[in-house]
Amino acid sequence: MTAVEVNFDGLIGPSHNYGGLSTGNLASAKHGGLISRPRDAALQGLEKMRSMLDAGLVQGILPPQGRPSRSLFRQLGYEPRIRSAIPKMAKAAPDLLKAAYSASAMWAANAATVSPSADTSDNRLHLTAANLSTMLHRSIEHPETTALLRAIFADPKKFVVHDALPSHEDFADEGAANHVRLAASHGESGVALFVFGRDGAPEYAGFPARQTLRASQSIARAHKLDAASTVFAQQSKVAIEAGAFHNDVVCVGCLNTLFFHEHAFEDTSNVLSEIGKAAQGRFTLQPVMVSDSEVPLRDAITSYLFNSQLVTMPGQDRLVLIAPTETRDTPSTRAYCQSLIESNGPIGDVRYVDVRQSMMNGGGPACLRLRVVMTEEEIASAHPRVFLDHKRIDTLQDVVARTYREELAPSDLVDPAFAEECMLAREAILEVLGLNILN
Ligand code: SUG
Repeated sequence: MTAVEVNFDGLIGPSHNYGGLSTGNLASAKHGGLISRPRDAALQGLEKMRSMLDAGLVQGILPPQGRPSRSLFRQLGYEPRIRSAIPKMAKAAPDLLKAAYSASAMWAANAATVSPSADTSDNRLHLTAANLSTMLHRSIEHPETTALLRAIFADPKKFVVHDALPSHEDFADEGAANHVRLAASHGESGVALFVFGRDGAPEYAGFPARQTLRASQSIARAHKLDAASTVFAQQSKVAIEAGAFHNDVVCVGCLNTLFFHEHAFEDTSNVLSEIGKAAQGRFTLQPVMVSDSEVPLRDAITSYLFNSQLVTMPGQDRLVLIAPTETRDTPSTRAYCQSLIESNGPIGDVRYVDVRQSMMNGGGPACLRLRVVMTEEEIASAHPRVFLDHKRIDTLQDVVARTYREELAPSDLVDPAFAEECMLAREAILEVLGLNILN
């Protein structure tokens, strides 16, 4: 079966702001309280999508969620009239208002875990929205994510969209950011590598491990994956403590290539040998391990070298790494990328994209997209308007230029008129995409 990898990027929402909300995410802590630029942020994201389209790839999009989150207001007992509720929440608990306004659903790699139909025993494509239960501002995403995925992947003969796992600390789940699929080609059955940060109770000292083994095991079971083709690996505590709050900050994979930092896993040689066994002769794993002496872990995390998209491109015989400009601007990672291209390994080119507004909250090119390997028939039966062409990108850029603020200060969130603005911007986007998702 032939299939392609579709990247569904999260469109950055009009309330994109620096809330300093994510413990363990160094960029979020560093930039908390700064003035953000929502219009530039969304335009940067759309330009990235355009560059993928120009390279001949299939590009999808997920709209921003409704913010401020009306359901959070409701759940916390505030009156439904947002105009009068906002000042009250702002006074009682300003941190809650930041959570209600967070545009964090832009990081689509955390939206869900996806298993292509080639890997599942019922030959359907499975998706499970991530409960994102570790951070309050992210835990409010999954109901709308589930509704959105059900609207896009609606045909029950081809797709299954599961409910998120229980929102309990034992099942903390952050979606595809901790999952890598390896295969000989996109359309052939592959190996699912699930990376977890903890197996058991959270540790209350140090940075939180956001993915549990139980969550990953449950998803593998629900998605009907072949146990012999599934590997569970522990993320290294050293990486989490250094600020790698998701595995995709230190590791990315595509086809038979796994590109990762020496400190990504607790037990690297065991992980590699398990993947080798799980491949069962279908492919030979090509590990590209970057040592700490080449790129210190600290540089890997600030430059987001591994939070790149690793893709096959028409006309390229080796893989292409789509890295953030911060990787080009960091001496050790720039030198590493140069040597990568010059070597005759599986990665033949590195291209840089500017997603600075997202990077300042800890989200690189790979965080902004959810990979969905799809056959032609699956693409044909999914909601058509979420697949981008140049015209639709132009239209979305116009909407963003017309409806998004240039600058947003933390104090602006208190103004009820801003809530109205966000709602109108989202409505215009949903109209372009032909979607009707309530908040
Ligand atoms: O969950 N940042 C996100 C970044 C997610 C990046 N995703 C992947 N690595 N796949 C997070 O920490 C910051 C929000 C704020 O502070 O305003 C934030 O949620």
